[in-house]
Amino acid sequence: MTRSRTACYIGIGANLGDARTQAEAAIAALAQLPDTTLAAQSSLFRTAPVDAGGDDYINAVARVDTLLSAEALLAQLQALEHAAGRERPYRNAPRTLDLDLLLYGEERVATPTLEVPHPRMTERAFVLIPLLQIDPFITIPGHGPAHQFVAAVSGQSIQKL
Ligand code: A4P
Ligand code: MG
Repeated sequence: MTRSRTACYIGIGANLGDARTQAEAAIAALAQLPDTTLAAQSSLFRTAPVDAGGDDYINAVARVDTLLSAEALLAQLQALEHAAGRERPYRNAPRTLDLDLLLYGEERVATPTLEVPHPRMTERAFVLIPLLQIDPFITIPGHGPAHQFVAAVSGQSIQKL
């Protein structure tokens, strides 16, 4: 039996070290994941930290089409974070690379290690703006069309590079 691929959206963030290079390298690495193709990538955006300190972030969103399960994809993302030297000294600490699984097809997942859709994605311009650049009509399971959340985050600073 042939399994069909699932369209997934990955949030990419970095604000420690050469953030721009790390974000670009992360997108290239997503294209190399097993049983996965890179289907789309947003522009890079410079964003002010939200609920966090440190330098401005570089953020982007990529779409991958994958045969991997959500859990297997998360494990691959964490391996890429680790390879980029990610450390976790405290909550929302500056990071060399953060890869969040925003959406896994239409699925909703709630386990101790994985929550999809990403629980804070509707509150964040650094997720919504790049996501809508890739797919202006994207719907967030359980929430509805993503574009309806943009007005509420208009105070968050985000600049396309
Ligand atoms: N986890 C659960 N669900 C998911 C998911 N959908 N994707 C678990 C990825 N991980 C998920 O993540 C902690 C645990 O969440 C993981 O072990 C995984 O099992 P983490 O990457 O260690 O920590 P984190 O990135 O600090 O957590 P999280 O929840 O991604 O943080 P937030 O809330 O996304 O905030 N401001 C700007 N401008 N740009 C940013 O990118 N990022 C944050 C991080 C804060 N402010 C920011 C940015
Ligand atoms: Mg994360």
